[in-house]
Amino acid sequence: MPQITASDLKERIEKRLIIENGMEVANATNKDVYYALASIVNEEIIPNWFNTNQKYASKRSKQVYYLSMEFLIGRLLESNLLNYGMLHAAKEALEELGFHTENVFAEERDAALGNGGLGRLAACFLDSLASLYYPGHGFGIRYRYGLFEQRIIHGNQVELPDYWLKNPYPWETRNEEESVVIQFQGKVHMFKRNDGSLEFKYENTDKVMAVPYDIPVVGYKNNVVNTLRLWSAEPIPGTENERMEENQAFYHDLDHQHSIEQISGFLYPDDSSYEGKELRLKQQYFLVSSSIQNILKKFKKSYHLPLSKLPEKVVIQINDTHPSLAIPEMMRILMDDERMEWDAAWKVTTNVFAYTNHTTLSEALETWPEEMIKDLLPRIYMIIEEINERFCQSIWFDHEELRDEIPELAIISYGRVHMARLAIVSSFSVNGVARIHTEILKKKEMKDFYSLFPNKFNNKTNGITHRRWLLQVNPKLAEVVSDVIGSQWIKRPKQLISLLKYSNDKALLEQFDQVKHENKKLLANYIHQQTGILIDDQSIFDVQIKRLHEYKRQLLNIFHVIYLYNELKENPNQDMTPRTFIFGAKAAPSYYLAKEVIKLINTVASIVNYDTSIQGKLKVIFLENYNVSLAERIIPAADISEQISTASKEASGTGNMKMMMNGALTLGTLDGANIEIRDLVGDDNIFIFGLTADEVLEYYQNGGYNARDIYHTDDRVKRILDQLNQGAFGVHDIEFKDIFYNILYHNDPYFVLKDFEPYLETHELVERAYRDRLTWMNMSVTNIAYSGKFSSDQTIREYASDIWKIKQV
Ligand code: DL6
Repeated sequence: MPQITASDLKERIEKRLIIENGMEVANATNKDVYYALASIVNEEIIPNWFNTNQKYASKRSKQVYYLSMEFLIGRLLESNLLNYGMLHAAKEALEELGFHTENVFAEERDAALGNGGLGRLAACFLDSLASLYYPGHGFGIRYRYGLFEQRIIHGNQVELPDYWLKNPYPWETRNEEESVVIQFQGKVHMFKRNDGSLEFKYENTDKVMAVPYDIPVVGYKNNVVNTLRLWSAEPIPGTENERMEENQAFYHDLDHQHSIEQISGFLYPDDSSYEGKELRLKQQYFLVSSSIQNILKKFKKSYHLPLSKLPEKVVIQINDTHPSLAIPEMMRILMDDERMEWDAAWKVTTNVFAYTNHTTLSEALETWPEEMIKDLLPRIYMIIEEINERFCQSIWFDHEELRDEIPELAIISYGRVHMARLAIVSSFSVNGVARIHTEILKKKEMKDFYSLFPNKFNNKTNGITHRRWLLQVNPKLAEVVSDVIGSQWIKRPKQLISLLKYSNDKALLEQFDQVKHENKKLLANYIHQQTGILIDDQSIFDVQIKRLHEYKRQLLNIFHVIYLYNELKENPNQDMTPRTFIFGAKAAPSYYLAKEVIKLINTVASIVNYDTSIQGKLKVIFLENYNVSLAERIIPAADISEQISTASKEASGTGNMKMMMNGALTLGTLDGANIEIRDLVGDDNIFIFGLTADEVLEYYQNGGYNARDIYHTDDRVKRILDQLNQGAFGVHDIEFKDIFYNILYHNDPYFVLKDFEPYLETHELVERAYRDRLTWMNMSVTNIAYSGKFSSDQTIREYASDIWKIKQV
């Protein structure tokens, strides 16, 4: 990889500004400089992109394709510079040219093509695949509107469209010649060919063109550039004009064009439950049909092998069930276009697909009305019906013990098509994303499937790329780490473990403490700029950043804040380490209770932050529009990482890993990957509280617990709930009666009251521990040391060797 110096870069930026914009640097804006720098980076990347593709083709290597409705990639300029080894030089060049690096990077809009953990995981996986020399690519949708932009107005979440493509996106290349046609609706006719085989012809289908836009995925200093291919929906060229010439209704055609473009119009902003929206089903089929057509075309062109050999060269990971229509689509193409028999096509298909489950929440397990699939995708429906028929027969004949369970196992049941069942039956691997999650799938949620296919089930604990989430976002910490243990950890993150040797070195701990404090000051400044609120950079930065869901229990967090405030009001002089509670969260626009919690947090903030009687001991900050870039600012400054989901509900979590890697201590329940963090760092280096998953599941089985008992016996709880009910938190008499009713009359479905006391007690331990700076920093460094285990490099290695069977090229 050629070494590019700051002065080279400076010169190239100046030249580019003159050639492209006809301007001198003195007149250039941040945006001009951003585009100039991005195009220089592209110039470096593109030859390697070409070479990587050539190499994969010449080696005829097996490839993995990661199909996902979401890729939450955030900004790319900084991470491309980092992975290309140009970040230092670029920062220097920009400063010398008189620009603030941060302002130039901020010109790029976040590509928010995902809701949360699932989409960000996909982005981390792409980074690790490229950095580890694996031939692996992503397929997704180029939504014109990403996840909505959140504004907080009078405490309420308001959603604005995120038109992230308003300005040209420098990282994408439109590859029109690789476009494919997708067909919806219409009629299917069946014929017998002369040889007796069946032929299916489609008539009157609605045709849409899928045009790929490719984004380079740059490996870390290794010249590898893989591809993220995002599909955009467009009318088939010419067809709209023809219709107009044929004098069909003009407005009807505009509507038609609009309805086609809507397919890649916007990302669905809901990550927990999917309403049966036809447009979303269309999006899913659009993604999978274009991707499968593309994969097969490439296979035929590059390998010159019969399609029966597909599993030797191709593996397709489906990221949750959203892309699971890829399975019947593969069957359709193999049978209808390639004339394979059912059994041969089934053998290929079931050896190509692997499925990752990301949730046990029943409302998030997708099902579709049978009629909707039948109408929108008639041939696909026929294939699903056949898969279902054969599967049910196999249970009936081979598993008598499960005969009664057939309605709970069938892919089509009670008028709905169950996508997780389709994915399990048709994939060769089914994985959960953390140990406990996989165990819950095996023992509870998918128990019968596990008994049918024990060998398919496996665990792959999630991971995060340490390049972005430590090296890039926390350069000061990265530098101290490298000074202490050398820089090998960047290539081999598990070597962070060497930090343990120094975890009692006082001088070093003080250095770590100083880095954390500097990061806190930066965040405090940002908060001041954004909100006008001054926070104490010596206070404990207690952070909860994630989607807003009842099960993630931001409510428990804010109840604790209210409790602290009540205590302080009664005794303003009490000896308490000042605390700053920082929240970032978007709620799905239709999720009423989640939006009420956002309003509550903001309402409490507006009271607490301006109450001088509590002497600045408590601050509550809700940062609006939580996204990847905001996470990058907050995480390096966190002291406490709140991971307080109701045990059994959070499949894994990845924010927990990011904060751990930046030296925050986890305050959490025994849920998701928190358990694996605890197992590594030990009980002394984490704050665990609350019900276990087994206890929660047992309560559910027995109809829950009685929340009112706690309300009537715990004065602290009663006071908080009464304050909500009676409008004590109402600036303008706003009440939070629905939260009150949900807890007391729907019996606190997420055990907020049940876990309240242990949560409070654990917070007291946190406060006490924080006072002893050296012990705290020792805990913090211990967490950093073990965090290498959660690098997505480790996760990807496991996928590659256990599931995908692919080799580094
Ligand atoms: O696996 C990535 C991420 C996990 O870390 C979270 O625990 C989990 O909640 C999230 N799941 C989803 C659900 N989407 N669906 N279906 O985003 O996945």
